[in-house]
Amino acid sequence: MRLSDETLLDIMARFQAEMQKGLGKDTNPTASVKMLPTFVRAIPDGSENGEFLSLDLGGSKFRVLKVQVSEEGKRNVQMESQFYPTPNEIIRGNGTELFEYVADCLADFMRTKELMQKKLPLGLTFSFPCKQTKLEEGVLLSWTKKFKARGVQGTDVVSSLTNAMRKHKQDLDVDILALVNDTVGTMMTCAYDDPYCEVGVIIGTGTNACYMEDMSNIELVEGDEGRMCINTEWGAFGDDGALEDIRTEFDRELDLGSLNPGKQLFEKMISGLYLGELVRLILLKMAKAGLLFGGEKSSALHIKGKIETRHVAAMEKYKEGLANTREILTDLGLEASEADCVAVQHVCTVVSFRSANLCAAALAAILTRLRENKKLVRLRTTVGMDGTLYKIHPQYPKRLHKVVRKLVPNCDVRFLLSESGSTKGAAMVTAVASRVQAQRKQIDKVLALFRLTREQLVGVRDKMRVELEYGLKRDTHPLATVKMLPTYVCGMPDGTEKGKFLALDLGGTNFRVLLVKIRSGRRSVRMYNKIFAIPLEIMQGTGEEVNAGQGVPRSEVPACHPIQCRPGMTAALSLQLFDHIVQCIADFLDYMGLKGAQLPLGFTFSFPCRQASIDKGTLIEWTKGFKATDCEGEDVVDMLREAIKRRNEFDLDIVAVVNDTVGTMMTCGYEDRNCEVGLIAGTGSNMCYMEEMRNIELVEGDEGKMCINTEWGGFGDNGCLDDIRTQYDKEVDEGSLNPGKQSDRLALLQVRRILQQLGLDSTCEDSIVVKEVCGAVSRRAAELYGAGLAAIVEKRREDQGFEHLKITVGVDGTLYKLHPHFSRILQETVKELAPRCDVTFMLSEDGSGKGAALITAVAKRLQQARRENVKREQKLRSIQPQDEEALIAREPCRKLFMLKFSYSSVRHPQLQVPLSPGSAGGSLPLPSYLDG
Ligand code: 0WK
Ligand code: 0WK
Ligand code: BGC
Repeated sequence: MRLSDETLLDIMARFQAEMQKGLGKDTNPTASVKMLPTFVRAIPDGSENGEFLSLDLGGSKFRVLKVQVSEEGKRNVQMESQFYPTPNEIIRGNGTELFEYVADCLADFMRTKELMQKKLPLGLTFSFPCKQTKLEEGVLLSWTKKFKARGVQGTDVVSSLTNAMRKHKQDLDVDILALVNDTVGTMMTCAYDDPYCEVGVIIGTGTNACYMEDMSNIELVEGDEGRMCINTEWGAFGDDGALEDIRTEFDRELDLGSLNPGKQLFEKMISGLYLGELVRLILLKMAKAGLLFGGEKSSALHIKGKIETRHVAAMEKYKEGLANTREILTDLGLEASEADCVAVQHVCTVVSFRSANLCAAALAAILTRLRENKKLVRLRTTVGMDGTLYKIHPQYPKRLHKVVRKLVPNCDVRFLLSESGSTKGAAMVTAVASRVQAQRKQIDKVLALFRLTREQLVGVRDKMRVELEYGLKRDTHPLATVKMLPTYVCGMPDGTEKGKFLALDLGGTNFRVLLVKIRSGRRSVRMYNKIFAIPLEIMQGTGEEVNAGQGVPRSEVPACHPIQCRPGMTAALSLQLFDHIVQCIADFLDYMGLKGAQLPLGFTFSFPCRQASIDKGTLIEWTKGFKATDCEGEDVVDMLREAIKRRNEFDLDIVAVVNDTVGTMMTCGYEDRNCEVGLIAGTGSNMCYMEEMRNIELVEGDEGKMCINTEWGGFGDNGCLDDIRTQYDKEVDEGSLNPGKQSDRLALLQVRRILQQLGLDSTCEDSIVVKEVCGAVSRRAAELYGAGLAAIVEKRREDQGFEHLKITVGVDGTLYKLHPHFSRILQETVKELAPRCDVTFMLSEDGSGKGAALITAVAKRLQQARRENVKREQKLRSIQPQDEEALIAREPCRKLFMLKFSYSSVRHPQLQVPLSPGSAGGSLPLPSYLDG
């Protein structure tokens, strides 16, 4: 029974291995040390308060308590308690009767304390191994110590007690909010006074320990954030034979005579229920061997359990130990000589010393794990202690502390005895549980606002459909919130595009200037780009800042060109934005060694623009973070052209202005011909798609298709979504740059605002709540996107009279790209709401800049084709050169431009053969409307 330091270090290492095994998802089922998650994620932080009931079952005494935690924030706890007996017929009888007995005691306590009318939360300290899936639930794995009630193992003890309490429903209105092990209760009790306390140890009738483990190491529970208390159930250490080498014949004999042979083998070498019995078995053997009491063996010495731990403790008392020993042996009917008494004392010491040593070895393993988890060289921590053996045995605490400090010299360990048992701790856990429960209710109430039913999503889809039609129709368009803006892009690239193009990409997270080289035939596109910052003061400038330094009020300074601006002079700020853009182009051309290059440019401008042609776009209103003054209502291409002229350093042919959705659709359309929809889920949100010209009443012509920039960001600005808009949406809108506009803006701002509302400052639980809130908000965002997109693809299917539609959606934007679940939820929602559409989502790898360049390339080529046409026309009619430009600009030409976009879709009216590139210049006569 004497264990050397080496052996103790070895046992310490074995226990560390057992802990690892218990924490592992795959190894836990065969582990003897079960490492049970307790769902207690934090120690008390002093904010706990309220009145609670607490039951303490499983130790040597059964108690019912009322606990009042900290009035007015003062950290104090008032407790009133009542002990109740635990007769064997109850604890070894029928399980239902056991819980009815507990409920009876609780009802008796409530009556005694006149608490019947009160609805109180209850914390149940249940000191047996329970597998928990949440704080208020626990399935008993096996009885230990003196308990062996039938029909309880494998059942949830919380619902068993709740059912038993129903019998007293007129007296008892109690909610069991927490089930905790006594070690956990002990740790929480001590942690209330010492925040360093993160370990709880019971050395009483039974023995066990718990500690705060990192969630990332607990494979049995989802989540990696923060910590959770693990109930080790170290009593079962060795049940798999891991300690056979140190177990003695007395341990085996004791185990065979116990209520649960083969189980709790470590506990049976340590705890108070067994220590006295071990001493008895040893004394009996020594007496049989004639080594004691002259070989005399009293009947009492043969009686199991006759020597109890209190006897052992008494016999080891410093001074009165020997007298106590004599008295106890006499009580056992033994004639003991002085030597016998000393020998008996020695046996007690050996047995209790081994107990303390074994406890110390396992505890040292836990402390080492804590130190390693925290990656500390030296750990300072507190261990909360309780249990009769530890409390009454005169030498035990000292021996335990000494051996622990010897085994883990790099830990500063404070041992804190729990004065009020584990129930105060259980009340703390219940207090946290009721706080979390109250918050949970609040959180659920708030998050429920973000949970959309299928009916609601169908409603959104159908409302979007109505708005789409609204926007397309000439009469209703002016009032439409979904603007359905014609883009003058009438087809997808067909691979014949080629050349070098500049592209600007403004309006997303990054402002980019790109050089795009397109090779026809092999469909290869090479891009070089540079990201430039747009300073906030330019993005949202009002022109005041220009004068800020000079203190001259804006209204008194005459307008002038910014380049010529000198201090004290202001300028139309819009110019600043565009001058900044031109500055970036200049830097880019410089960087690319293209100074003075004359390149066609495609301008991705990701804001709602009313277009009159591919190279004309009037900004309707700023969205997202932009608010530069004097731009809304202006043609952005003109403003850019003027800025280039002002700089007078290079000349660019701005051929096309496109929305980022259109650029994205083009970029993807270059790879996938089915791509007829462009979706942006980024800083902003928008969608475009190819619409039948016959449905676009704002633009002449019924032939072919044209891309419509829906600007669906405005969906709901007319209040049609108010039934699903939450107060948080309204608050974000009021706080936005464009209140009342773009109401379905789906940024995560709501998350921070909700947290402030919930008054949560960041703790581990908070981060879990944060995650949940983010999940709810982004799920709703993805579902709303899905509903909107379902409306579009369904419309496309119906418009083409297809039973089933196969279509590709080109997507871009940080929200879609970065959010872990967004794209999946979006796709699932579209599938759900547009079941007759087979939608492929194609992520735009290259951004919309490439698409803008492709559109520019096509526009450029058609411009070229148109020029050649006119020249041929001239030759045919030998018309004067000076009339050439007039001919080009004349209306029919514009028609020429729109219709001829993708050769594949336009047929020669008479010959019904596609007009192939350059065919315009070919020998085939042009259609009548061309020779208008
Ligand atoms: C007092 C605690 C109780 C725990 C007991 C263990 O309040 O929860 O079970 O200590 O010690 P025992 O009474 O078994 O010696
Ligand atoms: C990348 C595109 C750009 C678009 C952006 C949207 O090239 O045109 O505006 O995606 O995503 P965001 O950057 O706003 O997340
Ligand atoms: C039980 C533990 C309990 C310990 C101390 C053991 O028998 O399995 O759950 O913590 O006794 O009471």
